[in-house]
Amino acid sequence: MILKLNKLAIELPLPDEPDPDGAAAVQELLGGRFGEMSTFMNYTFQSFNFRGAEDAKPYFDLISNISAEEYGHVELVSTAVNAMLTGASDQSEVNGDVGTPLADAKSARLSHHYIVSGQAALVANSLGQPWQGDYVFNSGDLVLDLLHNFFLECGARAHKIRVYEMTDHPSARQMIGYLLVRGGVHQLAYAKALEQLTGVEVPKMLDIPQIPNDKFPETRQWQEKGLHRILYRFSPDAYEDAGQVWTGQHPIEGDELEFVDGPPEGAPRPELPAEPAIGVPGFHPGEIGELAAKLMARTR
Ligand code: MN3
Repeated sequence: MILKLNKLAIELPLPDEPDPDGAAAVQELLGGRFGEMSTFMNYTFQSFNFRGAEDAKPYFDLISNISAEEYGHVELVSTAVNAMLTGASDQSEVNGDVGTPLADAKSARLSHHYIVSGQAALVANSLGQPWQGDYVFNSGDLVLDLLHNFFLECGARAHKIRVYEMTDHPSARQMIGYLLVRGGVHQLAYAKALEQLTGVEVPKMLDIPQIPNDKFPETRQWQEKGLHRILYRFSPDAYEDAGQVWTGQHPIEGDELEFVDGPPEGAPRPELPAEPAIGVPGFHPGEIGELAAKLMARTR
């Protein structure tokens, strides 16, 4: 089972300016082959399907903890997409007859953002193609699955870097800076697990791609807080043996790796405003709020 916290991994800015085409590019980091839906679902199903977990507990615990963190990454990228689409339709056309508040959406990279969703994240890649279950690789062979996970994190890192190079929207940059650091932890965690199991010094392959995190200014605040050397335990009473894998020194930064009890502190989720031009969350502004207020007055 999973416990859901109404928090975002980090604080995300909600800027005045939308960036719909940037949001389309960011979709790759959500629903692409190497996006957060893929890391989340790969590690989740690998944990569900893990046979002989008792005897391989540190590795079962490692995959389980990381799978839970990935849920929050899916949430963070989705929120960045939503932030980038906030204000992307023409609010000046809300009152009076229905006009063409979505005229600009005709030439947007992803018209599904406006037609299918309410200016919101899609479970799809940057071309609008849906995320697919066959992005999950789970052979059942632990070494092969860990090797795949290492590869998946390397591909994810490459895509984050390229999307970073496409948009300087503050919501995207803040999200990518954080996820480069956290993805680096997961990349190293799988590399260390492979090293323990096979003797091959996989951590020596890092960084892939070969551009260090500190070349991205938005990673520095998280590196300074030590987030590149912390693995989180996402359970109050289980998965404690992941710390047997996550031990020793960081191969690049040199400092001591740390297994922290509990999830990151998190931050409030930004208040995403209504988008009246497309009837989100309703066509009559305030109406749902009034109904909800009546309900809450009744039950309190
Ligand atoms: Mn991730």
